[in-house]
Amino acid sequence: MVFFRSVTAFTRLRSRVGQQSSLSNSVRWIQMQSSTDMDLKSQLQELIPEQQDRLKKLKSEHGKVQLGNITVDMVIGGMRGMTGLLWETSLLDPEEGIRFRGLSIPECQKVLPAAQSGGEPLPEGLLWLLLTGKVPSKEQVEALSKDLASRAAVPDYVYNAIDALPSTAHPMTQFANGVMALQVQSEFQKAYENGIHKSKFWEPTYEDCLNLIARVPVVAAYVYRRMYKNGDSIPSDKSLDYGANFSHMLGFDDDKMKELMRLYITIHSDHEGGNVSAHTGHLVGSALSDPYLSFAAALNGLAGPLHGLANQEVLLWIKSVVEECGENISKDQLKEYVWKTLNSGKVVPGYGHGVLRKTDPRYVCQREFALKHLPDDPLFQLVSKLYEVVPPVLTELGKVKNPWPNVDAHSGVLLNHYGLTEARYYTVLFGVSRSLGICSQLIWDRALGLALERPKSVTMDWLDAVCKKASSA
Ligand code: NMX
Ligand code: MLT
Repeated sequence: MVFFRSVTAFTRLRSRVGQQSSLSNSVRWIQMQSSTDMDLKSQLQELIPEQQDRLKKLKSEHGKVQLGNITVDMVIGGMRGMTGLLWETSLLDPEEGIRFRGLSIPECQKVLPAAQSGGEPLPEGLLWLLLTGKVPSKEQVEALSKDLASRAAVPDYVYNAIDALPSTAHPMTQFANGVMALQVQSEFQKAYENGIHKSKFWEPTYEDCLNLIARVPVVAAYVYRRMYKNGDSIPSDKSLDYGANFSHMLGFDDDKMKELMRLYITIHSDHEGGNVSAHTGHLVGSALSDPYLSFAAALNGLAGPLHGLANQEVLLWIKSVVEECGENISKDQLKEYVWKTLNSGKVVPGYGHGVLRKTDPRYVCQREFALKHLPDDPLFQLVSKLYEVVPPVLTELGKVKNPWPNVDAHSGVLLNHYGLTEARYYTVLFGVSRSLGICSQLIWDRALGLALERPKSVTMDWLDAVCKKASSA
């Protein structure tokens, strides 16, 4: 296997895929693929020893290098800015946004295989990239697509577990319950009980993760049809790719909705390791809980309104604006509505971020999708108006570190346009997508033998004592 770790190599890739625009200098792991390397697992088998050695070397040669100081603010402020996690699949720059294995979203849109020329990336390609650091060929993506389709059977007891809940239960509760029921089939748990050697942990983890990624759209679609379509489930169509099949099982066969779903799953998949869902998945997995247990825990974090549930909150909030003021609301009226929201002690959903300090590139690419496919949609126009009105108001508030929109500010109006109008369901879509990122990292967690997560906590007494000592020194 030959790896190219230079800009030159990436330039070569660029010309191979016929791209014109400037691509990232930070890309490291790009490999010129031969179309015979179809098996994702054997690719990982080759990569893992190399990465294990790399980590071992980092530890032995640089283990004591300091990465920053921990302040009291960080300890009481949700660990903001504290570097404390290894997360290989993506990295977030506050100004620029997310890069998946070194590739920005526009770069992924250019180089990852699409269902049709110039279309949105196939999520299977993104999964391949997250796992291997390499841009897959169309053939590799097709092979992975088929592999996932062959793993997608969901046992009846999973549906029964969901059916045990009232159909009014929040969709995230039903979804997480379904994922917990999938755990019964965990290969990792079985292997662990049978005494598997730790050097092999990654293999049943890989099987669980691929099975989980394959099955979550089926479970998610079941929840949707149960709640909103009288339980009239639609069987999967194995001839379709992952995103298109999910859209199909939900009941949306419009080609543009399928494109939207591919984009949606791609961009929501991963956002480095510190966000609540990814961090939770990693933390729970660090106890050697299997991928189903880890991912179900992650979903419960995603279900919070400051995290993934914000996409539901955004559409409900936008609809409340329309209900109160109509679709053609003026910017002044909108400003007043934003202030009313803030003055009632609520946040403006879809704005702000724990790390980002600019408009989220995931917002930008959804805006571009809307400009291309639904420029006249009244709710899209309202979202555009909000982009002008909200940031100055949040800036005026004086305490918000990032007044710009995040991913959730845009996704709802796109789904709503194509008929997926049930806002309470939106976080489930986010969850399906996030399985790609969290599971990819879980495989690497086990392959690299990453440690049990156990940070130190302190009390206010402890902080008082340390601060007193510091100020008298
Ligand atoms: N509307 C009103 N107030 C806000 C907002 C907002 N959109 N964003 C931040 N603030 C407030 C925040 O509540 C805090 O107030 P206080 O000191 O009274 O507690 C203050 O500004 C400082 O917060 P920041 O340091 O700017 O933000 P932080 O890192 O603590 O929180 C979020 C980040 C994302 C939780 C926050 O911006 C927020 O609540 N946004 C709205 C909810 C949202 O869109 N969440 C989705 C995030 C993306 N995702 O999918 O997970
Ligand atoms: C995410 O996608 O996880 C959110 O943007 C939140 C975060 O990164 O903290």
